[in-house]
Amino acid sequence: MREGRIIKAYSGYYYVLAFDDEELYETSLRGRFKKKGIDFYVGDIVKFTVVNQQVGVIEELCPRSISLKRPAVANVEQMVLVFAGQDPELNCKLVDRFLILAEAYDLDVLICLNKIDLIGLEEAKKLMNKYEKISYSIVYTDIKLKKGIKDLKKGLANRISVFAGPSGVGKSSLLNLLNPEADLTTGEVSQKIKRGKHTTRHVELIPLDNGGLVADTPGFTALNIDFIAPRQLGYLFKEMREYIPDCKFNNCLHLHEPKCRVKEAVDNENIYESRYNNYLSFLSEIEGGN
Ligand SMILES: Nc1nc2c(ncn2[C@@H]2O[C@H](COP(=O)(O)OP(=O)(O)O)[C@@H](O)[C@H]2O)c(=O)[nH]1
Ligand SMILES: [Mg+2]
Ligand SMILES: [Zn+2]
Repeated sequence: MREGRIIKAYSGYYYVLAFDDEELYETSLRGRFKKKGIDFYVGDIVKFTVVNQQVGVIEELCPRSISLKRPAVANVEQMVLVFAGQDPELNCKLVDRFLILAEAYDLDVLICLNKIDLIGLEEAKKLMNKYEKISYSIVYTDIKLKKGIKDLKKGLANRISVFAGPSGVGKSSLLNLLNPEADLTTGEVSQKIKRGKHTTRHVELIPLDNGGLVADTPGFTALNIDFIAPRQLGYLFKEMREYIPDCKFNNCLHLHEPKCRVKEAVDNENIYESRYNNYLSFLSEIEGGN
């Protein structure tokens, strides 16, 4: 049997990109899948047989890692976190919220700071300095002069990525640049029109020529973090992780407990105070349910 990945689903057909010849096959499901109520998502790896030429039948669903709900994509490996250097202004608390979501889902993270034409590369690097220091991968882009697009594309190679970030930062513009055929509407006005017209449109994975697959619509619109356990939260802050095992109390929440190594690291400036303050704020959000 052949193996491949569903990159598009439409009217009961699943379009499978075969791993061996990298061709696209239009496949349908064996009836037993429908009887059992098994859902197939874009991103799923399947085994299929070819009926003739580019037409096939899906015989088997391979185990998936995670699957996102909105957009419905299985086996996502990376969150591309897009923010703007300006317009809208960078909101680090929102960056940290997305980062802990990515860590909670165990996704790789690529931070993309867009609109650097508005602030310049030097200023952009200053803004992201702390994220660079805690060793997140960062690319700096600008769709006006098309700067950094190669770096972005390189960061998308050989895995499935979903873009995320606040509205107005340039996600659709970047996705359009990566795939000119996608022709996603950008900007405020067109967003409204789009919402009315294409509400039932399905997500697709855009195949790049470097083996990368990118969801054509941004995801992670639900930013609630209340599914995270209070004691798990610290581990989702990458730079806190190494200190936590040495806290005196193994149920330490890094608040006022004695001999808390996290607090010490904040005092010694080994952990950014701004990140720690966001930790405290998220902790009270999780605990207080507000
Ligand atoms: N100056 C500048 N404007 C940009 C850049 N990228 C996107 N924009 C503009 O920002 C607005 C929002 O872009 P859009 O792609 O719709 O953002 P989205 O809401 O994140 O999908 C549009 O008017 C874009 O033309 C950029 O790199 N530089
Ligand atoms: Mg958009
Ligand atoms: Zn502690």
